[in-house]
Order: sequence, then structure tokens, then C-alpha cells
Amino acid sequence: MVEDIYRSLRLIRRTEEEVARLYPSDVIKSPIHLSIGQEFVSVGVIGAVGDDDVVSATYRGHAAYIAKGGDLRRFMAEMYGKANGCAGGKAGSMHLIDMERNVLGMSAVVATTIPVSVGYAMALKREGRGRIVVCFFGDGASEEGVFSESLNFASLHKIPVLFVCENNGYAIHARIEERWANEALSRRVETFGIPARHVADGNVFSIRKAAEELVGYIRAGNGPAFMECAAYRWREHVGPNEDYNDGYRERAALEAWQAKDQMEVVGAMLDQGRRRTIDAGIEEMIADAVQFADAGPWPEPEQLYAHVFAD
Ligand SMILES: Cc1ncc(C[n+]2csc(CCOP(=O)(O)OP(=O)(O)O)c2C)c(N)n1
Repeated sequence: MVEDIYRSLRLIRRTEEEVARLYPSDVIKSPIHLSIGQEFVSVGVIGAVGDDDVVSATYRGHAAYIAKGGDLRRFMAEMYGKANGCAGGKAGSMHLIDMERNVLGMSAVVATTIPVSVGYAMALKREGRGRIVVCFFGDGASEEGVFSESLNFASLHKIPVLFVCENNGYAIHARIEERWANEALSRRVETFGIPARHVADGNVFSIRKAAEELVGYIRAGNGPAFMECAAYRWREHVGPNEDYNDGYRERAALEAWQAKDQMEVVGAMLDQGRRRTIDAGIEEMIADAVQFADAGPWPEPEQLYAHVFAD
């Protein structure tokens, strides 16, 4: 298990670092919202569900896509806007989808994937095979009205969905202290009759454990559950750079999170020879994905009109 967690953390981190490195060359045709530093939330939670379970996320969704086993070649080709990308080159970084791996999709419109996830989970409940949806979103998304509506509906109808709030303390540049009158998000969620956990220690194993417990609760037919996971966005809101000179946050906070970087913490638990082998394999995968993206064809203009309406 430790090795799997490390591999996933490392693959996400290195893939995003490669995306950031390539970005200034303009081969990437999409805005990017990096999850560097926050990967452990996706890795911990998704480790607690099975391949048949379904995951949705936000425009900051690379980590969830990759942790769920989304195709890395098609991921990179999507960044490049190529026809062999996971959404044919039309979606870019913010709308990743891979239904073969049960990645339901991401959206740039804050909180919109929350009701979509509830709807999909309702269909899974009717299907009756015990599958669940994991729905990732940010602290900012929890301020949208549709969040409360979705909690109420899911609780009322016992919908099998695990809501996961990645609380990185910012909505773009607005600090949470300026936005929330009361920080007790988990207690607010509990008032909907939904069990809620707050994992504040930034530890991937704590997240995995809490997720396993809540997934068991959901699979037993009890309805939805909720997790709030403290995290920190290391890079700027959108783009490949750092932004510690913008005046809205201090580098000291970054350094505190970097000191407990889960990729390094979990990596140190492995045999170091084994770790080097894993790392080398990951570099090969990423180089292969970049080559695939580079060589891919552009979409034909008429593809603009495909997939706009459902038949
Ligand atoms: C409905 C809607 N309102 C506003 C925006 C502009 N916007 C883009 S990202 C963002 C902040 C969201 O913060 P959070 O949900 O905490 O996610 P994070 O970026 O921290 O991962 C806002 C307000 C949007 N994309 N969609």
C-alpha cells in the first residue's frame, strides 16, 4: 500500500511539474490550475475506493484524474489541445474526463460538479451494484448555493456520494478568514444529517483511513458522507508560477507545508533502491506521454460541433 501511495503521489507531482515546465513554450493550449502540494488528498481518498467507483473533480483536477488511473497519454494530449486527448482536445486541463477509468469529469464553473455527482450517484444507487461517487471540490465551492441544495437532496434520498472538500484556505486570492463567519464547515454539514470528518493534519494516511471508514458507511446504504481535508496550494491560482510577491499570503506558510510534503514523507518509508526504480519508471511514462501529445493530430474544425448536444 505504501508503495502504491508513493507511486501515485510521485506520478502526479512530476507530471504537473512537467506541465509547468512546458507551459511557457506555448505547446500547452489550456489554462492550468496545478494541484502541486495538494496531491495527497486525491491519493488518500481515491485509494479507499475501487476501480468501479466514480470520481468527479474541479478545474484543479489533474491529481484526481491521475490518481483514479486516468490515461496519462490522453491527459497530456488534452493539455496540448490534440485530437487524441481525453476530450478530443476541446476541453483542456479544466475538463478532464475518462469514463473507461470512471473519471466522470471536471468543470471550470465552480461547484457545478457537485449536483452532477449527486445525479450520477443516484443512477448508481438504482443500478444496485454498490458503486459510489467521490466528488472533490474546493472551500470556495462550498459557498455556492448548490452545495447546500446537493447536501440536502443527497441526505434525504440516501445517495451514495462522498463529498470531499479540499480546503486550501483560498478562493483565488481571497483568504478564508475574509469569507467565512465560522470555520466549522464539518458541523454545518452535519446539520444536514450527514456524517462529517475534518482531517487537518495534512497526512495521506489519515485521509485514507477516514475515507475508508466513510466509504464503508456509504456502501452500507446509509447515504452520503463528507470530508474536509486541509491542504495548501503551492503555486499560483492559475498558471505554472509561484505568487508569494502578490501580497495575499506569506512564504512561511508554504515552507511549513513543504516540511511535511507527503511525497517525501512516504518516499522515505521505501527502500531507496526501489524508490529510484519507481522514479525512473515514472520519468519514462511522462516522456512517453509528452511524445504522444507532441505527435498527435489537431482536431478537425467540424469537431467543434460534435458532442455539443446529447442524442
Ligand atoms: C460559478 C463561478 N463563480 C466564480 C468563478 C470564478 N472562480 C474561479 S476559481 C474560483 C475560486 C474557487 O476556489 P475553491 O473552490 O476554493 O478552489 P481552489 O481554486 O482553491 O482549488 C472562482 C471564484 C467560477 N469559475 N465559477
